[in-house]
Amino acid sequence: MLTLYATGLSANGRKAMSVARHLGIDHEHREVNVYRGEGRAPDFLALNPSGKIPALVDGDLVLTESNAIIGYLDEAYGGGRLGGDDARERAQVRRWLFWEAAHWQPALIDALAPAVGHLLLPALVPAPPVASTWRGPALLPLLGLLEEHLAGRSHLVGDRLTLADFGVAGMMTYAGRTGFPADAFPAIARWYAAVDALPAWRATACGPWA
Ligand SMILES: N[C@@H](CCC(=O)N[C@@H](CS)C(=O)NCC(=O)O)C(=O)O
Repeated sequence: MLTLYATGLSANGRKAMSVARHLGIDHEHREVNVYRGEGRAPDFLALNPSGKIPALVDGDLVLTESNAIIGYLDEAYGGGRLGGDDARERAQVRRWLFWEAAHWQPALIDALAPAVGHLLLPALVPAPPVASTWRGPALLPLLGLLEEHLAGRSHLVGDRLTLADFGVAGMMTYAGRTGFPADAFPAIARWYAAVDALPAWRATACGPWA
């Protein structure tokens, strides 16, 4: 039995949970609320010494890193149907997943962490003195690139749903509660509305993001 350690409170956890659900993969979900310190439990640290979710166990395979996990789920259990149809599409899917991990997610963490932290742990993390900004100098070029790419496209790769959409959508989990300027980025807003309407995406919304 496949076991996924995650929480939908986290963008990275939600990526893995939603892909598993979208592909209809039979698995056991173990909720690890890292925001309550559950990632520091000895049995979880034995699995993933970094204490981070998501983590996947499949027999003797222990896999961490959300984008690696969604790739494995799709290839091992989804017939590769979210991975792209040919070498070019698969390369583009990987391109967006690397972009997400290297650029998009770090910039959004910098911009949104105070607000997201407060929404997740209001008693511990004070409300930030200034509203989170989606218009900072590190984030704007990334939003511009994504907006330009999505203008006239329904999805990131091949005009149909792929792992790239799940991966890049992860951090958009926080958009609604942190003032994402949809008017300034209509193509991103339209694309994310389509992801947000997926039953598997909806089913994994929880806490402040529901
Ligand atoms: N690059 C990793 C990041 C994983 C990560 O940072 N997970 C966060 C939740 S979004 C976590 O578990 N944080 C708990 C901690 O750092 O102790 C991935 O994509 O899976």
